[in-house]
Amino acid sequence: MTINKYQGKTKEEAIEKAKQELGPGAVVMNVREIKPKGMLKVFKETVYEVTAALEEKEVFTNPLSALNTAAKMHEGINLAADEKLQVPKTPETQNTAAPTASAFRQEAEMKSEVTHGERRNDGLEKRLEDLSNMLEKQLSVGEKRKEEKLEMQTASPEGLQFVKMLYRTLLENDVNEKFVNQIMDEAEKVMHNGSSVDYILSTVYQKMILKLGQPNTIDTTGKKPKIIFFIGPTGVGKTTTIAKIASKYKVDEGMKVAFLTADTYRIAATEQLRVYANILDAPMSIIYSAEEMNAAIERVNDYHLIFVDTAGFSHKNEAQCGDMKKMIAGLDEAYEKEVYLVLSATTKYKDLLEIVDIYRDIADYKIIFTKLDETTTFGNIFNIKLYAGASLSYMTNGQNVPDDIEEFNTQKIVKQLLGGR
Ligand SMILES: Nc1nc2c(ncn2[C@@H]2O[C@H](COP(=O)(O)OP(=O)(O)O)[C@@H](O)[C@H]2O)c(=O)[nH]1
Ligand SMILES: [Mg+2]
Repeated sequence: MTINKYQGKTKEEAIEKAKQELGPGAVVMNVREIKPKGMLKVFKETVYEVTAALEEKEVFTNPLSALNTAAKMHEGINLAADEKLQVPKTPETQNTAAPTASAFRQEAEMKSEVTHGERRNDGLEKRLEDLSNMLEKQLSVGEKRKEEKLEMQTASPEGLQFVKMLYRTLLENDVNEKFVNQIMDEAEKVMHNGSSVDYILSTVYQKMILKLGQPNTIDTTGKKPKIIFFIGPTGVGKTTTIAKIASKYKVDEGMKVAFLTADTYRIAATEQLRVYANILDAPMSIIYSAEEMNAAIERVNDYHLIFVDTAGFSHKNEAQCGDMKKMIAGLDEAYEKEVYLVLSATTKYKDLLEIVDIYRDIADYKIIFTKLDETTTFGNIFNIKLYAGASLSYMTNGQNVPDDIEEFNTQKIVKQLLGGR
């Protein structure tokens, strides 16, 4: 893995620099705002520092040592055992000398414990808040680590204890066991004898961020108009999300937006979109076929963004599924399109798997997760991203239009999955 820091006047500028150097596969690990300090601070500007990484294929120069990792740390974890797990002390108060096992236990006892029904853990939260410092440390020792990486051994007792705790936290947050094992397998390859708790945490954090990948939102740099389809089951928040996104582009960026709706199954559905169209003073058309869609687009072809709302349907309804596929495939080739699959974070894992499969047949999509405010466990977001292999784009966390939406915040979600707030 290559990891580096990039600065810019804005977050976007710093990310752009990272992409230029590392390529389009670069993933943002952390964003830090550096406020100017000192007497001359009024003359200086705030800069943004982005830590970005690129995952390379892991190359083992010594195949034998790679084989030795078969002695996996997490294989010894018995989750049936009702054992209490504790987090080691936070970095500020930790002794610089390596703590002995008993000193470690004493310290740990002072910290809160992860017991059933009580997921919050101050030690872990503090550590997660300090992740940027941790990443920094890792950057400075990066070269040394590269050599050590090849000697893959099991971790120290406190490391093992900590890995167990992370393992359990991820499961409690509904990350699928298969993926938890995958993360731990990968993390183990770079852990070594005596890996510090910080090192383990930041390694697991980085692995997870890389798996979620860099979010991918609407690309407004192409030619206009850009046609943006929103598909997904009923009631997940397609229409509301369209209103939020359209409003941002219209109000914040001054773009011209228009609406089409193919959700003609319910009168109330077209009325709902019409209300938002009126507020934004944007044209709206109701369409029943691909021909009508192309004709309606033609009428607003000097607009930047055209949002197409669609009807949700049961993923078992093949006729409706076919209609939707025809509609999207029938878009005039002259137009550029993006398709977003809208999913609710509250939907059951099994149903999400089916939905993702059915809609994959309709078009290539990016994923929007809604209703993050209605659940406390975000594991499904992680599971579905890995299962679908599609990019994440936006996340929404409430009914307020236009405020309750943001670009998918990978760092925030991973921190929460690891037990942070
Ligand atoms: N709590 C919460 N409710 C949401 C969110 N997004 C949409 N909703 C609500 O979910 C319901 C269905 O939304 P709607 O946009 O009509 O869904 P659609 O059928 O997919 O178009 C409405 O009551 C919305 O206000 C969200 O992020 N959080
Ligand atoms: Mg709708």
